[in-house]
Amino acid sequence: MRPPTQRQRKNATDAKTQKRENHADKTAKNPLKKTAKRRKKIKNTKFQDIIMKACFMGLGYIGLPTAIIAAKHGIKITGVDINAKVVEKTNAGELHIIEPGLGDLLKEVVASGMLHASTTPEVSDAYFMVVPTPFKGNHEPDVSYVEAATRAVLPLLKEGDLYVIESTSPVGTTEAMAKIIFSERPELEGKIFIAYCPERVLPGNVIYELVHNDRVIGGLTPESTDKAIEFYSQFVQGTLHKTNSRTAELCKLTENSSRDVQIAFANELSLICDKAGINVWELINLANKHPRVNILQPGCGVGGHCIAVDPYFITADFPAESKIIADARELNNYKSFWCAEKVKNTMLEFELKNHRKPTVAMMGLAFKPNIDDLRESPAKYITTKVMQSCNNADILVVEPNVKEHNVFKLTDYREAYDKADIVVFLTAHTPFKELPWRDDKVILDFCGIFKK
Ligand code: SAJ
Repeated sequence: MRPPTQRQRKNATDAKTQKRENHADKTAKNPLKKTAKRRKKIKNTKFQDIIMKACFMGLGYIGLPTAIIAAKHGIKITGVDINAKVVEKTNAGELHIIEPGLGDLLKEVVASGMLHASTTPEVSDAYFMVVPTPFKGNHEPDVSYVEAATRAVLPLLKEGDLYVIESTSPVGTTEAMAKIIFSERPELEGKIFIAYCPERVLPGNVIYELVHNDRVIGGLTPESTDKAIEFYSQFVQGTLHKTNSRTAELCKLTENSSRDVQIAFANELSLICDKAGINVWELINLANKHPRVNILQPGCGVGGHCIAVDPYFITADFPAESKIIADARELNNYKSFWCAEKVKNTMLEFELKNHRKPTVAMMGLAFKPNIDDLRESPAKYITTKVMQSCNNADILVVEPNVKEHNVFKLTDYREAYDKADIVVFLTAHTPFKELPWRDDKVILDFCGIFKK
């Protein structure tokens, strides 16, 4: 992922994120300095046994950065991943994910011996489950990776240890994992600390947010909450809010569902405006002049593996109660389908009018601006749909943040813009905003590049 530039920050739609990112800029020079001080304070005063050895199960987009930051703060880390290549790369000090600034930190903590990776867990004082929780068919949450990671650390657990789930999980997962632990190791009941602590970081700004964001920590008991707080205090400067595990689990799902619902509102407005012949960008801009209105931006759908997934963890368990959450999810999915249909219809109209097939530029494949992450990307879905339905048309696929793709042949964005009869803006990458408006082209601007 690319670091957000000043200009992207200016264009950010979420005022809260904007504020944080600006603050990040100011403190970017040394975001870890304050925590070092704080940790020293903790060591000297409040806590008796600071956790010195921790095992992170999962070295993905969250597990790896958290493990690196913890290692940087003096906690000896074993990073565990089932993927041997990830382990090998990590031990070589090479980052297997894209995150600004993290590569240097990884090199540092590997060189100092504070972090090493392995395919199996090692005896530690604390264990963190940071593995994926996808959904199965029919949008049922799949916690099998959390369970597998839990079973892997089970034999290593000893009295006084801390076990934490960070993976986004349905309500009751922490209790369910505790049940598994105590059914296998009944002698540990009441002797280990179990908590849930969801991550909240935004890709591209992870180092800053891992340290500065507030966190919600829910233990199975108040003692477990305190023990988890003791761990996170070692590197988190944000406030650590105490609660129970079920509230913490639902809190994570609520945060992402809230964003999904708000984006759905913007997407619904875009459908209404399309029919009414009103510019949705102007409309939202004007409505947001009201002091208590803050509408997000419409797009070609909601992507990524968080916002487009987590709401299902609520709707699967509470179908009768989660009407708005379910409708929002459906609407955001529908918006991608609607965009694909709009492109296809525009191509047909062009062909009828000009008696030839159009050249079409599909601008952007990533799931959001200025990143190279194509997972669960609505832009990729739309591009695929359009390509499948228009065999002979010349479709130019553009993604400036990716060098090569194994399915799509990528074209330079300027060349594609120049050649195309129909230009479809799918992802609001910053370089696209430098392109001049062209009256000689049909432009479908789904993500507000020109806001026309
Ligand atoms: N989007 C819009 N309109 C907007 C804002 C976003 O259509 O106004 C779209 C994006 O284009 C993208 C999708 O929503 O397709 C999700 O992007 P995002 O920036 O809203 O969120 P993520 O998935 O990158 O990260 C979210 C964050 N959660 C919240 O903002 C509540 C992050 O803090 C979480 O840590 C992350 O999910 C996660 O891991 O759960």
